[in-house]
Amino acid sequence: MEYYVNTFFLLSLLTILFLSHSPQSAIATTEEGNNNNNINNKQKTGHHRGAKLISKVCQNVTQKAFCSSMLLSDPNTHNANLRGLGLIALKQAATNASDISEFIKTKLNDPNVDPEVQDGASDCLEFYIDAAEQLEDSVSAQISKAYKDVETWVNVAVSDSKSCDVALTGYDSVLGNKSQVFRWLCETALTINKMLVIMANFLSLRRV
Ligand SMILES: *[C@@H]1O[C@H](CO)[C@@H](O)[C@H](O)[C@H]1NC(C)=O
Ligand SMILES: *[C@@H]1O[C@H](CO)[C@@H](O)[C@H](O)[C@H]1NC(C)=O
Ligand SMILES: CC(=O)N[C@H]1CO[C@H](CO)[C@@H](O)[C@@H]1O
Repeated sequence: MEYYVNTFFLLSLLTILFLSHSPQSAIATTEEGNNNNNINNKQKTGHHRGAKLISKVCQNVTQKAFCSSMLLSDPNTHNANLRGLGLIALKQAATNASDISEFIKTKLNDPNVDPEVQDGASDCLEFYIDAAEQLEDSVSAQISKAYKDVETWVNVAVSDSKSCDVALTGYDSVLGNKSQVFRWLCETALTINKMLVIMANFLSLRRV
């Protein structure tokens, strides 16, 4: 069973590999007949490749629609390869951790917020500041292909976020769905990182 799952997964990755490395023109040719407007055609082609890669990636996360809409919201993903997509996912998670930190600061500065909530929120602030740092370090690690570090540090960011939830137990409305949504962003980044590891292993085997 395991064998079949892995074979299927590897085949998916080979498709991703092909999409990541195939020259733009190879895809453009297949669409040429449909569209005579050259500029329009180029944009469509870039979007085509990115969108295919994104749908492959998002097939493997729990929140598929959210994953796609977040990745597609950055125009740089439209022509990105898997590593580029991974960087964007990490940056989106890092940005969100900083945004959540800023949001928590507004609660800490609000005299109408209950002192008990303030205690939890001040723990949360530390957790999300750490999460943002872990994710920013992960961006550098991904650039130097230190995928193991990326995995470790993104998982620390996820734990930070869960610790914040615990610190605010009973006061769920303070952050609403922000923690959960943040962890979905991390899940996308982790999924792409996993695929990058498998791809790197595959490429190194082929070179032996
Ligand atoms: C990110 O963080 C902010 C926190 O203020 C939040 O409002 C926003 O909806 C979050 N989610 C995404 C996907 O950016
Ligand atoms: C999170 O909650 C906000 C409002 O509280 C809502 O607008 C947003 O769509 C929610 N995000 C997700 C991904 O469910
Ligand atoms: C959410 C999801 O579908 N995860 C799967 C991603 O791929 C790995 C490897 O095949 C599976 O083990 C996961 O269950």
